[in-house]
Amino acid sequence: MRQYLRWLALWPMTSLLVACGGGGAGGADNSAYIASVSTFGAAAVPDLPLQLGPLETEQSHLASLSEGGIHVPAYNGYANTGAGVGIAMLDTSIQIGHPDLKDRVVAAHDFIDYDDDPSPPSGSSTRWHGTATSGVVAASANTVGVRGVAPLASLLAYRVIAGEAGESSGPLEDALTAAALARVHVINNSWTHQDNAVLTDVDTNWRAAMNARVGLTSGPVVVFAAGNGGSETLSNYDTYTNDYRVITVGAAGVRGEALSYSEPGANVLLVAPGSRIVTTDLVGAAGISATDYTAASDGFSGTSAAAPMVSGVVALMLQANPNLKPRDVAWILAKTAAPVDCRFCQDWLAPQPSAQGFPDFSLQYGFGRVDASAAVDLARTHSPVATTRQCDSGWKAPGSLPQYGLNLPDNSSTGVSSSYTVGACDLVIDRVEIQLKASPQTSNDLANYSGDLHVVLTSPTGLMSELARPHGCPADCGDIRDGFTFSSVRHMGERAQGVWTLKVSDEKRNDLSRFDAWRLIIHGH
Ligand SMILES: [Ca+2]
Ligand SMILES: [Ca+2]
Ligand SMILES: [Ca+2]
Repeated sequence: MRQYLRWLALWPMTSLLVACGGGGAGGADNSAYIASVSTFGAAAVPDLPLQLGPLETEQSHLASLSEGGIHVPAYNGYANTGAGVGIAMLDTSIQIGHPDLKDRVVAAHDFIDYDDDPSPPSGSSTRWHGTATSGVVAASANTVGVRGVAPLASLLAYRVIAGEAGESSGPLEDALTAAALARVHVINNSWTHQDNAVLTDVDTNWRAAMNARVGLTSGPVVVFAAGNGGSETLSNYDTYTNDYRVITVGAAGVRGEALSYSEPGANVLLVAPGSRIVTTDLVGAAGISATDYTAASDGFSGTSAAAPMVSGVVALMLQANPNLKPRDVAWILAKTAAPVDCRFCQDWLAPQPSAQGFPDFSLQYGFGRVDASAAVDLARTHSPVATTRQCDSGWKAPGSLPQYGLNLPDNSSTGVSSSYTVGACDLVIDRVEIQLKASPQTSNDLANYSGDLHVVLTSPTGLMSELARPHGCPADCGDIRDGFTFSSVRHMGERAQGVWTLKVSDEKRNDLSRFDAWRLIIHGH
């Protein structure tokens, strides 16, 4: 399936050019490549001690929390380097010959042009995104340039995202499948579909590949950028970041403050620095900078920069404790996250208390800012969480039978609430999926009714997940008569037992809406 996907850097979006993708010389599709994939071979490690590059002192994101960084642990021999860990970068073009990436890349494929070279064409000025994200994860511990968070990790460089406006992305399910067959430990995704706040499931092929290849107890840890659309386009409107297996990462500023462009959402697990990150750039004049690296003055910004920082931290955690499963990783990242300065956040984004043992949660930054040293320390001593289980409410109607849905008062916060009691199926919550079906009251108005809805889930102990807010869309906010699936990490650590309530209200005039049904699926242990 060809579709338009968006990489998530903030600059230089004004200089995008239109180009055509697809139809390369390597073949007619990716099937031959996928058939050839076997377990990745880890990159060779250099002799100790590891070398320092001259620009590492300018990589403030590696510094302590008080300096606005993620507190990467010091090398300890080969420890805290990501050695042996494989990370697939599903991204735009990646310059695999870059002096700070060439020793890290152990496999490469171009899923758009069907060949094995994901590099940008020489002289390209704009196709720098995948080179920047790759350096954040794993730029080499050598004598040149910068270092990554996990500088001895192995990279699989997969070009699958359009690098230019108007260019078609490749089949994501192919790249996801290849990464899983290569048995990588982490898949980094610094992209989304258009940040347009439309409630629609955009990619059933991707979901099918996730279902086939990625689980909570096996398979790679899948990390996604939250998106750069700000509070008008919550990450809870996005198919990918709503997947219950995904770790969604927002961006924080250079002083650890919340950033307004970073999309809030109940599915945001945590944030990482996303402002002016010093990383690898296209060699020479091409790219963001005139040199081979971005500088603090012209650095790499966006949730695109934040996500690979967390992917690098996950690599360090998995090196420290190879027995961690995706759920353990999410649990540790949440528990060890550090507070974010939310003084300038809007009121509805203020931090709120969480379940016992977890930091306060804000839709703006999740459980907080990633703390690499604390996450690695806890990873070493963490006992795997118990076998995953689910509580599933099945579809519930807000009205009593035979009435199915209930009309919502228009332009009112009164709304309609529906409750479900979790009884015997008790567990400790990892995360929650909420499916919602809502309709327009009149059949001739399918365009914007879903943008009128305010949707809030309240747990038995009173913790709230705000899942959708009244918002506008360029054309169509999405038809959710057949359902839309939100997810929330906000209830992590709570017990499932008790009364859950979903309140839906229509808080904009004109379009008239109806709350038809909902379903609660609690993942826990
Ligand atoms: Ca280096
Ligand atoms: Ca450059
Ligand atoms: Ca309305």
